Amino acid sequence: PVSRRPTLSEIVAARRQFLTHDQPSFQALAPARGTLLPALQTDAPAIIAEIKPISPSDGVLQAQPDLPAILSVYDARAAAISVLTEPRYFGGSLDLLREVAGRSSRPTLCKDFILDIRQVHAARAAGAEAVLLIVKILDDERLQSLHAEIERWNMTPVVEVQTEAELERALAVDPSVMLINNRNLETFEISLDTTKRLAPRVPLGIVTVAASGIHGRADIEALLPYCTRFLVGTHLMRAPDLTAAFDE
Ligand code: IGP
Repeated sequence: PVSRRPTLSEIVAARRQFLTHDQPSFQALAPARGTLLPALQTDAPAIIAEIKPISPSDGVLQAQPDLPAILSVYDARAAAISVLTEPRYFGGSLDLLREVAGRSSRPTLCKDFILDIRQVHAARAAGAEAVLLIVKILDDERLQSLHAEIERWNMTPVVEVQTEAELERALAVDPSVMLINNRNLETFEISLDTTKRLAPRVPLGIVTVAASGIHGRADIEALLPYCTRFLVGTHLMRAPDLTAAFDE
């Protein structure tokens, strides 16, 4: 892990380099169960709780997350669990995902900078039910082919956008889940207005998730008129009392 705040292109370049070094061998993969969508299609607001060891903008959150302690709360309170697998800037790993998927009763989302089909296979091999695709780092063709490959394994692609233009590009792949990132990955600046601006532009029928910079009940209440699913990382990873952090 590095301590200086990286740029998005550094993160992506590192990810690409890692891929050429360490190519997971293709193995006979079992399809996913398709449990993310039903978990999110509830009437009550749903939380995707994240396991993120390091934040490039906020530093070390929990270098070695205590999974039994975290999952005893996440399994009870969250609809799904997002797990960082990017090693260099976020301190995550596929082993971390594998362990969470093995221990948790909730569907897991592989949170990474996905550029290559091998990462999709590695996510499935580690037990992912869903895989994030960041529109900003993919061209249309890549976005389309990775989206199709994730669906091919019965996993759910979660398509991340941060601008109107990215939202338009995302709609071309007919996604079932759209994640609106309130954090600009280039500047790390957070604005919950991103959700307020983009959520009304997502067609009905697409499950919309607001992500990043959500630090508790007040933020959720401010966003509830726009969106009823929330991805929360830092607030939970930093909480001295995890159960209380879901309520306050
Ligand atoms: C969580 P926060 O502010 O609650 O820790 O944010 C999540 O949205 C963030 O980790 C994230 C992310 C990403 C990380 C959103 N998109 C893409 C890595 C890659």
